[in-house]
Amino acid sequence: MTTIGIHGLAQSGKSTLFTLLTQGHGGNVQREGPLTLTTAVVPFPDPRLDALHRLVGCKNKVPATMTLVDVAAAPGSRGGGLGPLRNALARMDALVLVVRVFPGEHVPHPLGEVDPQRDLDHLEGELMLADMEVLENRLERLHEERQKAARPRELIEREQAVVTRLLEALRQEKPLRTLPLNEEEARLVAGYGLLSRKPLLVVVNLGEDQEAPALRVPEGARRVDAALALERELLDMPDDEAANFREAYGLPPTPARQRILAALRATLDVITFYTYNERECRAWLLPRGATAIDAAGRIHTDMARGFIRAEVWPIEAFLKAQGDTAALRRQGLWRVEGRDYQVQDGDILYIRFSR
Ligand SMILES: Nc1nc2c(ncn2[C@@H]2O[C@H](COP(=O)(O)OP(=O)(O)O)[C@@H](O)[C@H]2O)c(=O)[nH]1
Ligand SMILES: [Mg+2]
Repeated sequence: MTTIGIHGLAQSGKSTLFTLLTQGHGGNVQREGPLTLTTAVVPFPDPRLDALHRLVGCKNKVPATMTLVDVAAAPGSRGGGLGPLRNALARMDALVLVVRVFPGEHVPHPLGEVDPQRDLDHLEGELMLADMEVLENRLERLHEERQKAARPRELIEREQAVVTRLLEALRQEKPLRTLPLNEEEARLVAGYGLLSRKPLLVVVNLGEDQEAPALRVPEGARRVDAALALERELLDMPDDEAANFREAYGLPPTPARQRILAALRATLDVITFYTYNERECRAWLLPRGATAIDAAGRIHTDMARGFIRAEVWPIEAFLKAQGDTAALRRQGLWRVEGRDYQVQDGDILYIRFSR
């Protein structure tokens, strides 16, 4: 459901990152014109789900997942802009930009010298330019619609107003993710696939022994620094050996895989809710601010259609009380909520619905 595109210049470490996040399980390769898309489903590590599974003893444990796509363009296929790459990136819910810091005579850099700031500015600039093109086309189309009175004039005007505002921001070199939109505006532009509006994580790919450089990261983006190639080598090592290796090489104690997945989760601005029965303990992602009816729909459309109420209790308290729901009731932590209840991170939900 949540799709994340890995983007970056050639030889920056995209495939290395993909391998690290998929733990070398590989992916499904598809060609799309000059693009090669490698796709895999990656579970989010979730200690709370692990604990719930141990406590309740359900048969299966189903973590929340994301779909990861390594988006590689054949050299020379982009013709100065993003070309066909734009449409592929437009389908993603969030983007990861891989930026190369590692040196290397053996690995040529497509722009010559290694210069992460230049690459970062270049990549973000391309996203913004692609958005500008989309918005300018849209503005023209709206103008025609207005002349032909294809739709109610008021609707067209409202869309024109948002598009103009977005264009104005881009002209001031502001990526669209920094621009707050109200619900209606967000809905109007949702179908445009605007690239600089997508949540962004920058992964700075360091070489061995390299310090993290000072970088101006695009506004509204998160950043993780990692020596991807080195971290990938550690994947196949037993834990204690890897820990020694980390210390010897001065790597951060938390593996990059874990740090990057945590940053991705934060970038997506999602919350996790849980369900369980004898058959399975399961974690689900929802956009922050989503309601009980959204959660029900996430599980099953029938559940949203026949929604009656949600029983809700927080997973931390549930784990602490060793699964004693009576104790939670006494503490007022087990609640009955209606369809508009805003689901909180860590809620366990039991949805009552009529079939
Ligand atoms: N020395 C070094 N080489 C790296 C590092 N990360 C990637 N590489 C190498 O750089 C080349 C390009 O990496 P790859 O992940 O295939 O880049 P992609 O073109 O963006 O997918 C490969 O030969 C990698 O082994 C790194 O941190 N240090
Ligand atoms: Mg690659």
